[in-house]
Amino acid sequence: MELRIQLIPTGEIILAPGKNGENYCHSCKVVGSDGVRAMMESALTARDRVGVQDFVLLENYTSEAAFIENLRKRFKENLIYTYIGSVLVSMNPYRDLEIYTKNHMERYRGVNFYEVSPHIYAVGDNSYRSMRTEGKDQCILISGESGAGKTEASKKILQYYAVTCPASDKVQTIKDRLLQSNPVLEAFGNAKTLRNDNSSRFGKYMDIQFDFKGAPVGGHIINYLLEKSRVVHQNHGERNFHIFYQLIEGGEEDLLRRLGLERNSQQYQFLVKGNCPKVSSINDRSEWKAVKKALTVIGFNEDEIEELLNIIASVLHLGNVQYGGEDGTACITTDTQIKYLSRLLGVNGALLTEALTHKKIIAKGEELVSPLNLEQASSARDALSKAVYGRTFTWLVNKINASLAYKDDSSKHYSVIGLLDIYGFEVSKTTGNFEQFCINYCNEKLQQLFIELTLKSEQDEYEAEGITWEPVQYFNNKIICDLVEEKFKGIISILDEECLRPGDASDITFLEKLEGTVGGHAHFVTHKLADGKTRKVMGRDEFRLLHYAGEVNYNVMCMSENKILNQCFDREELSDKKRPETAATQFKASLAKLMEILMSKEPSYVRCIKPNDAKQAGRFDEVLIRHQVKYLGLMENLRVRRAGFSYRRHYEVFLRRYKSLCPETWPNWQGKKQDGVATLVKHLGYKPEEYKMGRSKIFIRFPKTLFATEDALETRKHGIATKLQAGWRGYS
Ligand code: AOV
Ligand code: MG
Repeated sequence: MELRIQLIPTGEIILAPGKNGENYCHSCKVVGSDGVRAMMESALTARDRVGVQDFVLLENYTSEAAFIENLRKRFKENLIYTYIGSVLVSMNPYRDLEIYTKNHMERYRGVNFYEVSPHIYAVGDNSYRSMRTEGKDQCILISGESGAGKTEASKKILQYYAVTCPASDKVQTIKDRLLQSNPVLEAFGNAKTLRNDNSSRFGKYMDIQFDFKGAPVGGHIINYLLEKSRVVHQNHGERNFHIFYQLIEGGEEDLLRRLGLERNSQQYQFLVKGNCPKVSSINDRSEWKAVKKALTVIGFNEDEIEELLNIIASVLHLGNVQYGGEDGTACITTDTQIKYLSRLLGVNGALLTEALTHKKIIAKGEELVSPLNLEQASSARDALSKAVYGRTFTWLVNKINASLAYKDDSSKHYSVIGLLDIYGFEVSKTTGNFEQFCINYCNEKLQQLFIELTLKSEQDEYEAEGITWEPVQYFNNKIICDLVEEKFKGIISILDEECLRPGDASDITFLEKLEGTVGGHAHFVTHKLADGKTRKVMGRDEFRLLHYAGEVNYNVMCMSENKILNQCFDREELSDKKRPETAATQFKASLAKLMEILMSKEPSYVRCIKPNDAKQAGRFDEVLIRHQVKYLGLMENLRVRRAGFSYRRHYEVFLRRYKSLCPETWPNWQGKKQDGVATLVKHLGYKPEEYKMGRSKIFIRFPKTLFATEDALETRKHGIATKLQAGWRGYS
């Protein structure tokens, strides 16, 4: 008789009779009674070698060392995915693995989470099936620090839907556009940084819309604060946005001639700051071809592509505008640039020159024009370049959205799976600017959501249901979110006040105000020590935030400079506000809105881990990994999961579904629903450790218990005798 082995989530190994009448070990190919032993041995050896595929199977589940060891074993075997219950932990392999083929996709299609090895496709499939069967909108939240693999994960999910979901000609067009939106947005919104050769410099939330047949019929993208400062400045070893290099390396000769560009990126001031023209992992020339094709698939016509490239070239020409001048007033010394700019942008050269060298103030109804000095003129040039690029990016997203819009007017009903791929947390040795502050604040918010929805709400529910429970302690980063965003008292409020206050507001008054308001906060540090002395390692124009994922210093100058940086999202959304909004407040509002969107959906989580800082395959940097395991709250996640219950159902729903399995509850149970469920599970042979009865719900500890009950229902429905296999699912 064939025996099957099952490693259920508690770590037990169970042998169950199979259907073919003889013992047979699939992995060892041994028949007969020896097969049983061989199979057990091979399963145990395999487990020893590759670790467990769900951390809840770890015997010593409270040990961080055991957790890390399991990650290490699996990483060594290129098993980059491991579950904590339904949360997927993903390690960046930094090498192409043969696990994303069409065959792999088929393997995960419509199959239960626990029946196949962990994979990003399983998360995609699970969300898809929940959306289809329960009719609830889903979202997949991908988090982890810069370079951990978030963007790759989100692309894999999109590819999975593109291949496995039903299609027609119309649907195929949308699928193609959804897929092709990635190379376009990455070309304009991603860049090589020290942490990641393809780092997302904007946050992205993408809704994929499905019709009643489960086919993707539309999409919508919301983008968050593009890091525009990169247009004019890059740190050493970093690059500007990919598109500039793609155009210069890949652009056809006559195109470059029309744009007045040379095939040498180092001719352009905006591309030389990082001293990093080429990246070994990036082929700008072939990317250029891919981007052009993608733009066409999305629906850009020749003219629109040309216009877009005119603007990109203009930014490079703007960067090369040089100033000279005597007596402190700036004048432009590079006429060629102005010539190109006026042609490419279709603006009058004299007006452009004036705009780049003078400022206009309207005072008491009168227009006053005054000349700028050299420094002011350079700032004006940079601000214009950033604004032009930023608006072009927004225009691009709008164009993509128009092309993805669900066009079937006859049925506006669709279900949604949202994919969130933001810029990862950035700990930097150098001082962070305003944009890094926003990036890290965004990551704090996402961590907060994870805590709220997995650690906190889970425990709150047990409490509300009266389930006996050993509370799990965890660090709640709400305290840091509050420090940043609290009304009147938070950093953003104080920044607003200083930015919008007329008169003597300066960087230093901003820092002083911060010290006065949040100086005593446990997560806020400046150069001032409590005893009045100064902390030597910190500048007088910086403050440090102790983020959940690490400490970062921010420069106050870069923060308050953002009086002029705005427009990162729709102003109309905030029209009820009376005074103008700073970029920080706009960002805060857009994040609050994002949290609302995410909270209205059923979430799944992918927690990405970066194995080393060298972007190298096979290198397991334990210190770095342990740090991420800690701040991502994975140990706490595991503890809650391990002690918790994987399924819960309202008594009424449970009884309605399964009452036919017990003569006493079938066809109708007359008493209290809770008593009916108690009778039912007793009849089904549930063991006391497998479930608990709450105030309004039954809590079931292991998925296999519910699977067995589901199988029994299936068997009954089909009127077949109980199958020997019922309830036994491979979990290896
Ligand atoms: P991120 O999105 O998390 O960083 P990416 O998804 O861009 O990180 O991954 C960084 C790089 O790691 C990719 O360009 C790939 O080279 C490699 N990589 C990631 N995941 C995989 C995978 N599953 N298989 C093979 N290689 C992978 V950032 O956007 O910087 O926060 O802001
Ligand atoms: Mg990314």
